[in-house]
Amino acid sequence: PAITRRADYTPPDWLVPDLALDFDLAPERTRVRAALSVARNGAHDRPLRLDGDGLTPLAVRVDGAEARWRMDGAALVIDLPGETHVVETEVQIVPERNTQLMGLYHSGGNLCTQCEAEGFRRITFFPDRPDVLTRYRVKMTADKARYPVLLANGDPVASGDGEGGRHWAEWHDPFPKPCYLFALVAGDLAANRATFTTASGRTVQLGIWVREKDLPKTDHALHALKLSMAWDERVYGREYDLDVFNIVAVDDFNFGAMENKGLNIFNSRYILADPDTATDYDYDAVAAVVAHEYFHNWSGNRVTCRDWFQLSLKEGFTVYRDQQFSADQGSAAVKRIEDVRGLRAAQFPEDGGPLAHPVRPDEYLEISNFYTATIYNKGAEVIRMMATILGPQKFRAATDLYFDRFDGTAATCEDFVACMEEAGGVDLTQFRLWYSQAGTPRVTATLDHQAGDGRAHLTLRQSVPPTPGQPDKAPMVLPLKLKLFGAETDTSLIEERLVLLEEAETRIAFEGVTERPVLSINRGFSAPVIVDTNRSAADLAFLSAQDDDPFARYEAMQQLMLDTLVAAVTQGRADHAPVIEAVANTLSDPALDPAFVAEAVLLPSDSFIGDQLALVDPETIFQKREALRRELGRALEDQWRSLYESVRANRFEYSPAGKGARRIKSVALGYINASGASDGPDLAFAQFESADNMTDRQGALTTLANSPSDAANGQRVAALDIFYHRYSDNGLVLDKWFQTQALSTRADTLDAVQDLARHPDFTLANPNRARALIGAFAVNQRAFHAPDGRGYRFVADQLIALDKLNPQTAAKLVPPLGRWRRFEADRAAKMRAELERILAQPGLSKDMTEQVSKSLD
Ligand code: BAL
Ligand code: ZN
Repeated sequence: PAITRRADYTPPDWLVPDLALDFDLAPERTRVRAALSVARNGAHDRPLRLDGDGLTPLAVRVDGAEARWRMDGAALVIDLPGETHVVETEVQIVPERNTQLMGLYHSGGNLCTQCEAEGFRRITFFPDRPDVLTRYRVKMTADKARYPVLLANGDPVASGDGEGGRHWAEWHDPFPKPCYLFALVAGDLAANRATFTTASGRTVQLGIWVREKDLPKTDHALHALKLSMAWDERVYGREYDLDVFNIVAVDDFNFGAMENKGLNIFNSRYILADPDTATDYDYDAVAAVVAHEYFHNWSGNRVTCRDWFQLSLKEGFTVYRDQQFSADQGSAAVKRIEDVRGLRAAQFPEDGGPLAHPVRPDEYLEISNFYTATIYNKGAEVIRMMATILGPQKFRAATDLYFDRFDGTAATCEDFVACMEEAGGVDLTQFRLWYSQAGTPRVTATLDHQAGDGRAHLTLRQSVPPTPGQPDKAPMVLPLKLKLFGAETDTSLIEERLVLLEEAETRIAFEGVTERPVLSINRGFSAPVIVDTNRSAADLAFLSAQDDDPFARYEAMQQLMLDTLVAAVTQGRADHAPVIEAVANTLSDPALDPAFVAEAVLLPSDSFIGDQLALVDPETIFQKREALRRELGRALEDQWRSLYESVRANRFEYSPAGKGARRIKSVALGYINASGASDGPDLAFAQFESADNMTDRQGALTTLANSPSDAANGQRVAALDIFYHRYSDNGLVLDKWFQTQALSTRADTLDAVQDLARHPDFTLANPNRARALIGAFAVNQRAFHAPDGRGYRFVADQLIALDKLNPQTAAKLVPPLGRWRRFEADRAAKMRAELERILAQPGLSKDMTEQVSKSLD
């Protein structure tokens, strides 16, 4: 298969200013007629080339007459004599057989579309590239009883009844858009409606469309949408531009959601929420994804991408915007901690593994494989660093300039950075390396203090590790916020400053350092880097209690825990006392937000501990981490119990305070159980049964599902059974049931998961379900890496089966197997053998071929 390279970009030969689409819709046979007004772009004599995927032309006309055409592979090629023509095509597709969920497909009785990145070519012949911007007019005809609601992009312009129980609707989108933003929905849906009045006084009709029975679960999403619209006006000066904004929720969806112009289509897990079925995490995710897709209306739709190498232009920026939005809704500190934890869990391993790629990649085989944590989350960090360097006013001036200059066009990452430079008055030449160099930079910070003369010196060294295709790296621009505290007086010695580390090595002198300084560095996680320091356990404990930057405070605790656990794993033993004392101090600090406390006292994950080690030994990591958890549970049992009691009887309220209380409740319950206290399982089961919300119920279920003790077997089995029967008609909650068991730290998890793969409710056809069981199991470090290799074989078998249905979703689950270099020889060989077995499958998709072969290199 052909590799697409960024360096090969050329502008489109033909533009398509207008497109009329006419759909005769039915799941077993949909006819698509397209009329493209095409215009030659520049002086050339090349033919019109229309992308297709699995399409056969039934008719091709040019300016009303039958035309000569040819196929070149899957593409339709037509020689055109003039400068402008109208090209009509007709094809037939079968939505109900579309298991890839790309193009037009059937989900839960409804018809819907997903076109990003290259799904439109599965619907009709078209130049399927983001720099061809087109005004769409869409007519849909369908059975009225089965599909009473017909939606498309833009505004509705006409509708009526047809023959044989069919009806039709026509929609018009006045904003030229790339075809990846096309959408239609035909379904039996009901709407939760509201209006939003924009800053300039226009009224927008909002609708969230779901199955009638799900309507009560849409208020949170609708509220989040209104908050997002107001927030984007206030913070970025961006107003909505159509008269309607619709969101449709569907159960079968590859992405979380999709930002189609005026008609967002969502995975139902990011729309539906009520206290009985959604956790606080789900509520937050719903609001964040609603905001993300809404914000794309400007960062993605009004200004789109020139080519798919620029994907982070819209995704990195939009993730940054949704992170800011979420931070503004509750605790900004906790939000930052969550985002950094997510980055470390998903992006750092990607950057350090065989699939590492720059934020702006240079080439791809299958673009679907590049919807990655690097493009999204590291991309957001890159935007955040520019915002830090510019400061809020200049950053806003720069985004205004960007939106004004590129409105209605397809832009590049370079265009964005140039606006930052122009409005910010800064030179970002070297900073641009963040777009081209892959790999997580590593900073070593060494602080020396000469007590006699009141001087301290901080030596900062940076290096960027080699990544595939990039053996040598140049020093990058790292914005590091830092501060010095006095260890004796608990005061700040040197106020926070922003250091731009641009050299491989730099030395910073501080004057007036009259007592031993303690370094607080990368405050707020100002740069997405790994920092190694020479700070002692005592210094980290000090910062975990005293630092006035909440992120740095959390980070100091994490580092203290990590140092302790790494010592336990590599040296066989470690002193737990500093961690226990630091956690005790955090628990007893009345000034701290409970949500922050809950984050701060959680031990780093097995995977993150593994990431610190040259070779990962999953079982030892698990045992050492459990030992520290048990000791924390025992040593601080009174504190956990009194914390637990203080929030035990709270009634559900979705508020920052309510969420914080529930978070601390589940964390305390976990530690009480980790201590081995004999009443632990009963406490968990009581919480499970009496919960008035899913956060508490799932928190208790997780504690029981992880419990290794035979004494807890009764409660564990009963809770799983009750949970299943209570929610057996709710797919999203059943996903939690599968996922909780797949993530269990119990020794018998692999057997349980193999049984679950044969459960009547398990299916690979639904991406959420596949991810809940297979995806979750593959990141369960202990169970997946069982020494006999059965975990690897199981996942490989599932991926081979999933690839036949849905290659895009299958390929996203390859990375855990691709981490073989990080494990000892026997495991590594078994992981490689499974990758080789996958690669040898006849008919393996392009998606899987790319991920698996890169993983073997
Ligand atoms: N554009 C794909 C889904 C999202 O990032 O919003
Ligand atoms: Zn996005």
